[in-house]
Amino acid sequence: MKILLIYPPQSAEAIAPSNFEPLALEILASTIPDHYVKIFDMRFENLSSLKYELNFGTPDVVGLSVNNTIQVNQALKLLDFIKKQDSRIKTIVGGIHVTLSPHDFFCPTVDTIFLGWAERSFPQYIASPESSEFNLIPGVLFIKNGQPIEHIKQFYDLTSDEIPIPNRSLTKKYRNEIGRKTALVSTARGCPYRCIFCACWKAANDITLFEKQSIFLKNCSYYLKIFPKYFLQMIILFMTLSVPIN
Ligand code: B12
Ligand code: SF4
Repeated sequence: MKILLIYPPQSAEAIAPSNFEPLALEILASTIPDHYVKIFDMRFENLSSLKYELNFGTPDVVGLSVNNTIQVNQALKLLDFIKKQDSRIKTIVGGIHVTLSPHDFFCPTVDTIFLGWAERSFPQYIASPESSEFNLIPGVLFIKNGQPIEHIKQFYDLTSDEIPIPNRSLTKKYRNEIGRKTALVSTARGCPYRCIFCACWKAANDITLFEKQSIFLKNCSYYLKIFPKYFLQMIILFMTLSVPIN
């Protein structure tokens, strides 16, 4: 199956520079190694290149990552654009905003919504997008004519073993654009604190999950392989940071 994973364009309202790698999409791509996956970063692409990709790449499924509330309007416009190009494409959305406010995506241009972490639900869905609607998957919400149909909203207790190394080869073409030649390294999911203004612990369903030290080290060794001249900075980082991993 061909899957196109899209990171939405830069939002005008953002105060933080957003040119960091789309980590969630790289991780999700690694959960389906037997499928053809392409990551399309709309911060560095435009609508005509997307149109070309949809018409000639002929994806079966197109997924959008919507973590931030300020990305919602852009994402909805993109979903509209995608369905207008080819209404047979299955459109899916996931991310923190989607998890906390799925109703923003109850619209005819969305086929499926992913709630919470998707390392388990995404490959289950991709194994058979049509039939997965009938074999309900926890955390996956199917939409028909803009309305949700039966679903299992339940979050699952993801384990650190299920989190793969991100597939960074899929964002190689954007590496020169990705800010300050950085790689994002995730060491934990959720948060043990409960600040009332923050979305992190709510989106993680009150769970705090520490990632494996081996994954952290593999991420670092990847980074050093592509940017060997930053070896010194990496050593300094090791010496100065106490990383919350088990
Ligand atoms: C790294 C990060 C950034 C990076 C962005 C890196 C990038 N390219 O994605 C930077 C520093 C640039 C950034 C900027 C901003 N950020 Co920020 N960021 C984060 C942070 C710390 C981690 C996100 C992450 O990569 N997690 C790791 C991945 C693996 O997890 P994940 O993204 O949740 O993905 C999982 C699921 O959500 C799901 N999923 C995600 N996408 C998809 C897509 C599909 C198709 C499917 C099926 C599933 C799925 O599956 C994934 C695997 O389980 C979160 C806080 C947090 N701890 O989560 C805040 C967070 C997302 N940021 C937030 C905000 C507000 C912003 C800004 C708007 C700040 C500002 N005012 O400018 C800007 C927006 C920039 C923009 N895009 O326009 C808020 C969002 C809250 C909200 N409702 O809007 C958060 C939650 C922080 C908080 N404390 O509230 N951010
Ligand atoms: S702001 Fe959010 S991520 Fe930071 S300590 Fe508070 S709950 Fe945790």
